[in-house]
Amino acid sequence: MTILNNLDLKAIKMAKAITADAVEKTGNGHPGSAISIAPAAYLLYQKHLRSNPKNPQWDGRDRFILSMGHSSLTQYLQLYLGGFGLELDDIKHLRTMGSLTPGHPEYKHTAGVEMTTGPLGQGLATAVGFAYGQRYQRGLLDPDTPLGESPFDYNVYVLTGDGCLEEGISQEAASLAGLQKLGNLIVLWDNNHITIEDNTKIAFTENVLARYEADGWHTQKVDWTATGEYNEDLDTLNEAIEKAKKVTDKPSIISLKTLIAWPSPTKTNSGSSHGAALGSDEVKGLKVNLGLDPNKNFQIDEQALAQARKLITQGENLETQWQEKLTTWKSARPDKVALYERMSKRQIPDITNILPTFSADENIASRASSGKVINAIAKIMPEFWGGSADLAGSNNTTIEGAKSFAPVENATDKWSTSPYGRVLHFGVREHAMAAIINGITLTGGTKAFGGTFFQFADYMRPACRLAALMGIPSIYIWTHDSIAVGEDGPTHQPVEHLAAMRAIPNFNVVRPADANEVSWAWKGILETQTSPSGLILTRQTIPTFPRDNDFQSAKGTLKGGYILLDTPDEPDVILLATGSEVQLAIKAAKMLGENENIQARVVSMPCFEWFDKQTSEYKELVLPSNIKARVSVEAGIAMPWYKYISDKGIAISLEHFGESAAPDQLFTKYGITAEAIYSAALATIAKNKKN
Ligand SMILES: Cc1ncc(C[n+]2csc(CCOP(=O)(O)OP(=O)(O)O)c2C)c(N)n1
Ligand SMILES: [Mg+2]
Repeated sequence: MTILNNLDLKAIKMAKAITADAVEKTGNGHPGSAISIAPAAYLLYQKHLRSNPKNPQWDGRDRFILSMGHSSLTQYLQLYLGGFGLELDDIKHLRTMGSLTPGHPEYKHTAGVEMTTGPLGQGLATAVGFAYGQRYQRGLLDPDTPLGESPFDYNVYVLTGDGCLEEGISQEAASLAGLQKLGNLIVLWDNNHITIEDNTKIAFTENVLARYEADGWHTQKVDWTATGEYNEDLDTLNEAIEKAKKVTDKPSIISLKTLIAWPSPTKTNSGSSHGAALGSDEVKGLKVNLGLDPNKNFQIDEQALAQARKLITQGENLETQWQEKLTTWKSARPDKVALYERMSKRQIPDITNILPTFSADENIASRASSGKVINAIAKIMPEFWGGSADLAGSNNTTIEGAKSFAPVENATDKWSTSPYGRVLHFGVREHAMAAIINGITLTGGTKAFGGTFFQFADYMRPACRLAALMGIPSIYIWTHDSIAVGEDGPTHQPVEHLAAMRAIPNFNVVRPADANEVSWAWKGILETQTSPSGLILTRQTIPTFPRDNDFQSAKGTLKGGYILLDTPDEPDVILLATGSEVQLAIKAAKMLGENENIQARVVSMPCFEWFDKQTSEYKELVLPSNIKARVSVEAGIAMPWYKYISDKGIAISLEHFGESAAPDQLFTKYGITAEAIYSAALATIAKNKKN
């Protein structure tokens, strides 16, 4: 072994034994692959990953993503050995309440963790987004510097297991990564042929590397099982990683054939080591095989630890050198410094003055007004970019006049391309799109959005949930938001989707009612720092409200819910609605006034989550608690509305799938009409009088 010395090898043995000890102490966890992949992880962290343990958020660092999140000990041990802030005591508290070492690595929780992983496949797909984000940022700041020499160049390393490669999302993302020639993406596959149900022969037999080659990846094989005796040959692995780093026009995957849990005496190469404590005899046997004292737990060799912690000085030096590079860049490109600082701090400029305003005679689908707002923002925010999963024309997500993000040779009659282009084309790959948007959001400070039909939010949901869990401001654009899709029929008509997305904690569902609400919604979304947002937009034309004396300012959108149309006196009834149904509520309110002398307040509720965060005074102002006569109106299931209307109110909703027909016919047939709201208002008023 030349790449690592004897102390390094001791550190690896410690990592293996401590991994087994930690799972044993807690009584549960995933020791198997964390034991067998520890040497590779050590090699990556110590010899390749450019990081500064004392400043893990340093902009110039390489990114490391543990896609096989169940193997969290893999990362925790390296963060401990490398001196990133975890100590042995943290490892001892694995998976216990309040510890820095939860079951799966969590973003913003443990220093050095770039993203939350655990749902298999997400890490690998998100890593592709990291590489997208790096490339776009480089293009904004330093496109002309040769590859590898810019302060904005870094590598993205991924450690993946079999499970991630079985998941569909990783294939979607791999296909895009190959097309994009993401040369700074290096994936190490712990090819141990074991998942929970043991040997993968039962469920995973394709030639994975051939698949990746077909996707345009650079592939390599390292096999530690090749000779009769298992050999953790780190020199060969090191050479493969070096080679992968030199391939700058293709993403790389290295298949590393390992035996799970090696060298535990009876559980090596067995699914039984994947997700349960090995048992004390087995752990003792493991230690004997490692040449360690079988009777000592959490053994530390101080010299080996000191060797590993040399990473701290090394990291400080790396960052110092990088800072010098950055300073040189800053003096060469003073025009770009402000943009860099803004991205680095994840700030956005004030966009209030450039937000388009729409006049009342301009009736326009909210997807179309959103397209206008996107283009207005794009003019002052070069770091704002995005696209669609093959529905650009329908989603209105294209930044006009901008090049598409793709290699020059991928240009088509319709799209001109540049590796630093601004318009994203995900193909029909919604799940990878959502993960890639997350990756872009996590790295580099650019702001990206991705669009599709709202119906297909279902195809994105796991990544959207992960964004919410991580508390990152990913932006998803969902158009064609209701049965108003019409003739395409029930497969394309969202019904439960608003409720389903609202059900995700820390996820903002924003459904503006007209073009001016769309403008403010975009401002609210861009200024959100710790939650993802879904912007829900209509396919069909909707009116732009006059915003005169009667209609209050669309700025109320920022509060999530506001009085759009009020009554001279205390209202008899409150009509709450979102999006395209707000116009029906307004119509009903007018009819109630004219025919019944009933005063109906109309509250537009573009974002429940924003509204719920307002002061209780404000909420009381909009929805006075003494007015229980309320009607909610939304072309979707009523479930989320009851917290606002209670059992005293009535929901105008859609509780079943739609059908293929003209939109107006559907709204009439399903009773989502001004007349239905009118009747419901009378009914709720009567109901509350009786009470
Ligand atoms: C999307 C998803 N489905 C299922 C699981 C449950 N799960 C956790 S690990 C695992 C098997 C993973 O196998 P592999 O990646 O080969 O890991 P190894 O057993 O080699 O550690 C499964 C099914 C999950 N975490 N995420
Ligand atoms: Mg495996």
